[in-house]
Order: sequence, then C-alpha cells, then structure tokens
Amino acid sequence: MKLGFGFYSHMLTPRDYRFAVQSGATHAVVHLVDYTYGGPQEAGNEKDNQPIGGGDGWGVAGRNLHLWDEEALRQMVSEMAEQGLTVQAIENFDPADWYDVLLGGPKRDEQIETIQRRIRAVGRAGIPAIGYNFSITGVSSRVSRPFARGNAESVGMTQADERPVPKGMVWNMWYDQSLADTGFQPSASEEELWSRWEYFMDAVLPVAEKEGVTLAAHPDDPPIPTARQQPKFVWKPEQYQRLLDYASSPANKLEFCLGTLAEMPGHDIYQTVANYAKQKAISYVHFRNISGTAPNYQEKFIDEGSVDMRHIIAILKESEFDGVLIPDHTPLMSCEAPWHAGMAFAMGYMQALLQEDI
Ligand SMILES: [Mn+2]
Repeated sequence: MKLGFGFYSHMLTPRDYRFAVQSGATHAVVHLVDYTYGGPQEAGNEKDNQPIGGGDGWGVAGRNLHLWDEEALRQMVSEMAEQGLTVQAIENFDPADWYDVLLGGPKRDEQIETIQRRIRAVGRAGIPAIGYNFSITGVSSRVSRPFARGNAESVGMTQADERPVPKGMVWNMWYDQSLADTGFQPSASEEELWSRWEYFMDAVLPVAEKEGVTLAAHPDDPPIPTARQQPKFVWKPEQYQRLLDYASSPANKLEFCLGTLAEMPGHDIYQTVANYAKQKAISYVHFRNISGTAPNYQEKFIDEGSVDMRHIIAILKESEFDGVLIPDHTPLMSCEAPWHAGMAFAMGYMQALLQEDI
C-alpha cells in the first residue's frame, strides 16, 4: 500500500508538494475544483479546511476549468514528479462541467461530451483514476464544532438540512448564481438519480476503459437517504454493490471513504471493507476515523474514533490491496497552520501503520 496526500486546488505549489513528501507521501490525489471561490471560506486558513458550507453553497463553480487541459495536467504531473510525487487521481468533476448530468437537464448530452474530454485528458496525462461523487445535493447538513480530542475543531452532523436546493446550484456549488431567486431544483426520486447515473456511465465508461482511467465513486457524505429534499445515491454499504454490479469493469471502482462508510448505521465496517477489498473493487481509500453514525456522528483524530484503523490495514493487506491511502479529512489543530498540522499528524500515524508488520 502507498501513502498519498490530498491537495486542494490552491495547494498546487512546490511548497505544498514538499510538505506532503516530508509527511511521507509518495502519491497525490488532486482536487482541481476550487470549492471555496466566491464563498464563505474563500480567505486565509479557512480555505485550507474542507468546506463545510451551509444552505448558501461552498462557492462558485467553474473557476479552474483550464487546469483540466491535457497540457496543464501534464505540467502538474511533471512538477509533482520533480518533488517525488506520483499523481494517482483527480478527485471530483467540476459542477460547472456536469450540472445537467446530475440534474437530468437539457445540456446533459453536451456536458457528457465535456466529461469524456476530461477523462481523455486525465488518461493521456498519465493519471490512472478520477474520483467522483454523483450527487445533486453534494456535501450538506454538516456543522463544524470542537468535536475532537482537546476541543479540536472538527466536522459532524446533528440533523439533516431540509432546505431545498435553489436553482442555479448543484453539488452545493453555484453554476449560475443569476438563477438564485427563481425557485428551487425539483426533487428527484432515488431511482431517477440512479437512472441518471446509469445514463452517465453508459456514455463515459467506454471512454474511461479506452483511456485506462478508473472512475472511482465516493459514497454520499453524510450518508442519509435524503437531504435538502433530494435523494442520495450511495448511502448504504450495499448500494456500492449495486454500483459495481451495473458494470463489471476495471474502470468502474470505488473511491472508498472509510469515514463515510463508518458513518453508515447498521453494518460491520470490517466486514464491509473485507467484502469490497476481496472483490478488488477499491480504487483508492479515504483513510479517516469518526465516532457515532449518521445522523449523529463526529469526525475524530485518526487514532481517536470508533474504527480500529490498524485492523483496517490488516484487512486491506490480507486482500492484497496495493493502492493509495489518503487522510481525506482531519480535525484542525490549534496552531498557525491548523489544517497542515492535522494532516501531518494523520500522515505520521498512517506511515507507522504501513511500516509495521501487521
Ligand atoms: Mn471521503
């Protein structure tokens, strides 16, 4: 297994590459989407933290579309390689590129062509995976509070957000703010959402296979059946099986978020990990810890939550999983660089687990 580091788009700098390598990373997972542009977390240290957002959205979509060009991707791959990092995945499509794919809107086919172009560029730049989250609401219903050890500020959930999604917004980002006061996105059914995903996969999976790119699906965080009057896509562990069974392909895999899976009530996280690891269905892992289950859970330090992370490593090893683990999220630590300190702590713990003969 390999230790990776997740970069938000404003961290695509040699200094942050070196920080990741110093923390033990050999691989990188890159968010090209600028989640916070024009939003409440746009400035300073706030931008480093995973965006929480409220009903008003994280920010405005479409800021970084130039970074998806093959040449720009190649340059990023080469700059990271200079610092010792291999780019393993791009994480998340930009809502500006595929809002009508998620909404089943009139520009769906045109936007599917855009996504096909993105997949080709990523593949031709030598990046083997794209993580995605097929969601109308996106991340929602979360709060930031001192939930972790030592009153570390962290993310959790206390209740579902029931406010409807305004027109012009999808995936908790604005794709057209001028529509904000024109009403709300109509509610879909869960089956309608799945059929939108099937339509999408039918069109993009052959391209992904041809380009050698794995499409890796993230579950819904938080995993609740509905939020903001919209259905969720993968919010129970068995829905991952439905996703895999729809198309058996090396390009149809999982962005395996341990945190989100552990937030799902009513299953044994260790059995769930063993089940999907044995099927070789895991593209890469979000290796983070929590306590509680949705709709009442909190993100914790990696050694603090309810999941025995050492046991998870043992299960992944037994299944001969040889992919990349990244910390995903961590609580913020009290210092001048709260996000980086939290990440360095998680990376050190993960490095020790990987070096140990478990
Ligand atoms: Mn995750």
